[in-house]
Amino acid sequence: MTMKFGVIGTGALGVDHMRRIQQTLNGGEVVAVTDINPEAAKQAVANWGLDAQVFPDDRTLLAEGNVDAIVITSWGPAHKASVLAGIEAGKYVFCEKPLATTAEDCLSIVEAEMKHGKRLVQVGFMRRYDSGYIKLKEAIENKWIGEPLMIRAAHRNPEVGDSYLTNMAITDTLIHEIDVLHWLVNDDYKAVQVVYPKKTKYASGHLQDPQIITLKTASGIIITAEVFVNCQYGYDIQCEVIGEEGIVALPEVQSVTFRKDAKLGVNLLMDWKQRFIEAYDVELQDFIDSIQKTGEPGGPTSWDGYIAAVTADACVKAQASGEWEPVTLKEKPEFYRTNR
Ligand code: NAI
Ligand code: ISE
Repeated sequence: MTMKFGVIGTGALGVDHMRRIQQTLNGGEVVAVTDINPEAAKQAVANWGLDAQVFPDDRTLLAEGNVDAIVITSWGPAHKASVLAGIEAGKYVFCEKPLATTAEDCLSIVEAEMKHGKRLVQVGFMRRYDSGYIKLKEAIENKWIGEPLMIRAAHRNPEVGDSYLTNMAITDTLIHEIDVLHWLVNDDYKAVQVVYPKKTKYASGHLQDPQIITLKTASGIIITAEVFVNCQYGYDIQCEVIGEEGIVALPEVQSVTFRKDAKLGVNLLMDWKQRFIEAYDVELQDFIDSIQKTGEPGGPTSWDGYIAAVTADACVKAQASGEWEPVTLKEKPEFYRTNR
């Protein structure tokens, strides 16, 4: 059966997800869209030649759109209301990161989902579906490098606009590392610290860039993650896990090697959409397939969204204090214990 999707927010990623549901994936179609900018929604429908209705808002889309699932690609502060409306309507929800902008709001989603009695929500932490991270996880779980002791990660963007603020280095950018790195080593964060190196001249006056975030896990692993969002040279994601008996690292993005103009090299990506393009495909295909097979989505849950939000809150606090800040999670409910 084809899953009918409603897309809420037709900006950069909304349009990209519409394209993949319509053209790349099996078993889904976009039948309804909405955006607070109605022209953007109409344009997206026209650009993709979709047979989809444009609705004035998320609630009308849910009530009248005849959808099985919604994809939420609006701005972070708008996510909570759409997720709760989706759960209330009994629809499946694929919500881009962040699930909500505060831990408290994530908990209200967790509570609403548990009250509903069945898992409906998947969060767009697509790196868990990236083949490079999956291979790292296999190597760690097979004890190929012994016990992991340290991780070095970097998240670098060529540049960001003036509206990008210092805390967004955590809530918008590091949030991917926050999710994928504790999943990688199957451990919980206990404390975090943020330090600011010398600032780049390419950052706007109000932005601290780069930043170094240190996360300590319950077993004692120390993760050092660099966020550098005006690095100029490319979109570059790095991850190296240092174990007792060896090191495993994310593979570089595949590209031809060139010899030209007296140079030997490879090109780097500039656009984040290209870096994880396959992972985005696999995560949304898994959302469709898991629901069709088991009646529930199989990927990152609302609880994973909550863990990320608690950790991000601690990192933002650490930005201001310069101290180690604790990460204190509530006990994981039974509802979220099993991987389905
Ligand atoms: P964008 O700014 O290009 O698009 C957001 C769209 O949502 C805009 O068209 C805006 O008018 C619309 N919008 C805002 N509030 C709305 C509301 N209440 N109802 C309906 N529409 C609303 O942003 P972008 O880059 O597409 O990001 C969208 C979401 O996806 C964000 O949450 C972002 O963090 C996330 N994201 C995730 C990525 C990933 O790698 N998983 C990559 C990029 C973005
Ligand atoms: C964006 O919001 C994302 O989520 C991308 O995955 C990330 O790499 C980029 O830095 C963010 O701006």
